[in-house]
Amino acid sequence: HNGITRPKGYTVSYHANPAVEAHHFGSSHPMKPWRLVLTKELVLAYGMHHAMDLYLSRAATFEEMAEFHTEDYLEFLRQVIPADMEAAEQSDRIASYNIGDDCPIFDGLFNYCSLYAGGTVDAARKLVNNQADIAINWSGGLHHAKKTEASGFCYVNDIVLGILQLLRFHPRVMYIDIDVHHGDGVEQAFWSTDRVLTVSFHKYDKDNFFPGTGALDSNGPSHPLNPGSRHAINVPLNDGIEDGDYLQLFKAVISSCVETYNPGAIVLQCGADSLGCDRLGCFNLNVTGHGACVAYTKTLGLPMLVVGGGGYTPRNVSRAWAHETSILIDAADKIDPNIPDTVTFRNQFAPDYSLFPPLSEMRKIENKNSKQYLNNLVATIREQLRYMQG
Ligand code: VJV
Ligand code: CA
Ligand code: ZN
Repeated sequence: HNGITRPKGYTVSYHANPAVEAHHFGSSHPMKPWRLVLTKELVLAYGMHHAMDLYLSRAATFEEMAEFHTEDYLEFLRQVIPADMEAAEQSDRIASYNIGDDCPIFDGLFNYCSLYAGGTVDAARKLVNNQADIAINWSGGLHHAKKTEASGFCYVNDIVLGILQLLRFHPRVMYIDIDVHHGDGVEQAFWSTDRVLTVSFHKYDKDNFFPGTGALDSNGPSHPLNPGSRHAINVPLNDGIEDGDYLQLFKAVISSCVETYNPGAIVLQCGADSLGCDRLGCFNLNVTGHGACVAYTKTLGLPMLVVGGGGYTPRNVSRAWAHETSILIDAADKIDPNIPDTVTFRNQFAPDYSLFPPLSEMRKIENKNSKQYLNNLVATIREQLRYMQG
């Protein structure tokens, strides 16, 4: 094959289960688990599987998911069926658990949730047991789910479950979220502890962009007796940000956070809806720009749990996550930018058949982030970190 070998000096584990990919939210729902099929096709066609330990994700157990979620909520997810959407007896619970257009009930819902959550829990355990230095689960990253509520296409918060595993061993864990949406569920779960620092980059428009939280000055409960005070960092952005500015901002914020907080492990949510041309997004990142954030995070040399997240233009999601897999196994320079002939569904990548089509040229959104706005973000966040230190 094409010379992809194991990375020198460290181990990468890859967690997936084809059963996740088979689930459907509904034909016109933007979340398409099928994007994971395309990702897998690219990873295999490039021969990247030779460079990693591959694990078939098992379903997380009810008890594992109950480390964050309530038993009532999990029991509801376990037993609810699509026909219950019409049944009056279920309507109060359906409403209270926020089931609806964004988070529908579909066939195999509990199986879907427990499989993506199991992948992230397994991945975190590989890191804790020193069996891997980097662990990847592209089916995870569902950052909006709350303790007793579904939200924004997310039902079970696998990231929270993964971080809870890492906290058994690491005194401090840093969470980084490059999905175009605010990582509100993870932020809220660790809102009251100083053992997790959450950092989300996102489009912020309180009234017009989901979920409407994540303002620059939203840093955790300000009560002086609350240890979690100031342990949430938010990087609110406007439409149209481009590769160069995003990467510069990412490096400035993340390097300052790591220097101040000194985490023992990093969890990176790689939501691909921050790419240009995303069906729900509004940024102008290219696959290379998105990947450069992953590459920079890797240079920090810390144990790293890497998960997926959003991403609503499946061909571009799979391009980004395949490219990022190649970065994590240190093989980005061995990957042919022309997508191999052997890829099933290769027609999805027409007309360019490139791993790196110029996304931001095709449907460019005006960049509403001035240099002054971005410089102020960095300066304010550095000030917040000084206060966090106490
Ligand atoms: O903006 C919202 C909430 C509404 C109410 C529900 N309607 C359907 C949409 C507006 C206020 N929800 C967002 C949720 C985004 C979740 C992102 C998840 C992630 O990427 O961060 C992590 C995985 C939203 N934006 C767009 C839609 N919902 C949307 C939902 C649909 C749809 C089209 C757009 C649901 C079903 C169908 N079409 C058929
Ligand atoms: Ca984000
Ligand atoms: Zn998103």
